[in-house]
Amino acid sequence: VVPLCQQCDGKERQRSIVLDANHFLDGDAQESQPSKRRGLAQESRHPPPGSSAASVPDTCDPDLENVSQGTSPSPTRSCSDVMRVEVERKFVCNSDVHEKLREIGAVCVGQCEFEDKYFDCPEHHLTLRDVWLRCRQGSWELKCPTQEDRQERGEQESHARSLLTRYREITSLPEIIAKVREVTGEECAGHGPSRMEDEGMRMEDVDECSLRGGALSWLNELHLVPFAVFSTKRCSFTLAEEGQQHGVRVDLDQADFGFCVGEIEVLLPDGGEMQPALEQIERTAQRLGLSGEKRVQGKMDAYLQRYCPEHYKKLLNAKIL
Ligand code: V4E
Repeated sequence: VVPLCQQCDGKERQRSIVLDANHFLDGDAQESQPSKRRGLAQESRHPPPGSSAASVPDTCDPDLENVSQGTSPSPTRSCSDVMRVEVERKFVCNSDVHEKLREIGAVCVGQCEFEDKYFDCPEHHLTLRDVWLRCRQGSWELKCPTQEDRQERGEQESHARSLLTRYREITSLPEIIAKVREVTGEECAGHGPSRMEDEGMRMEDVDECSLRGGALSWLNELHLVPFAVFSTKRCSFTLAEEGQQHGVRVDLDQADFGFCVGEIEVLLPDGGEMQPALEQIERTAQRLGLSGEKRVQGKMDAYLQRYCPEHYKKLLNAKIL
């Protein structure tokens, strides 16, 4: 076993999250809870054992403890908390990644663990429009395509096939609800009893996260039900660059269903200049020795492929994934 963050080795060994070394070898680790996990909306609406409450996060640096315990496990995020654009490139975590990060001067800024619960209506109207609604540690977040992406779609190679992704992130609940209504229009709401009522869904299935957003009002009205739940252990690094105001962030994620992925990301205020961010990510990828033009699966792709094959197939056909 090795600590998730090797920069903590020695210093913080007692408090590090200790993981199986194989988890970072090829991005597709052993299934840790094999039989229980399912597409929640279809088969079991209960989160799998072990994915319920996230544990208190460990950090590399005791001074960072408070940031890691917040609703966002993103210690260095500095853009407006309400609307921002996340530009990101995913990569396969191999066994060299920690060494590489050290060599290029990346600094570990914290480790944390969080649970994500994703929602959609049973017909998948949100995700089929590439809109992702989730509750992370009690906070609602919506990711949706940027204006540029909408324009470029159809003109170029599918956005989903590209290495770099950019999504607008909305974290204000009223704006999230408004956006979900706008996206789903009449499709999700107002067609008889909600799925929750229809299927005798119990309050425990929705949990306190949803209740904070008024589960029986907007979730119920819009027929939104959880379709995926998993937790992630994340180790975050920042990499400063000369002449750049903001560093790049690199996250190494290990999901509890046995899947690992790395992400290089830059956050921009909505409407911020995209090109410098794309170049910064590209330079970081080169410094990390990442090669290949192949798109790398994220946690959600992997989850849906394993546990919600019908939903996954629909998203592949729609070129969302
Ligand atoms: C599946 C998906 C989205 C939901 C998950 O977003 P992601 O950034 O992968 O999750 P995570 O946990 O790293 O969130 P963070 O902490 O960075 O906010 S949002 C967009 N998609 C679709 C998608 C796609 N088409 N292609 C790739 C490479 N990734 C995601």
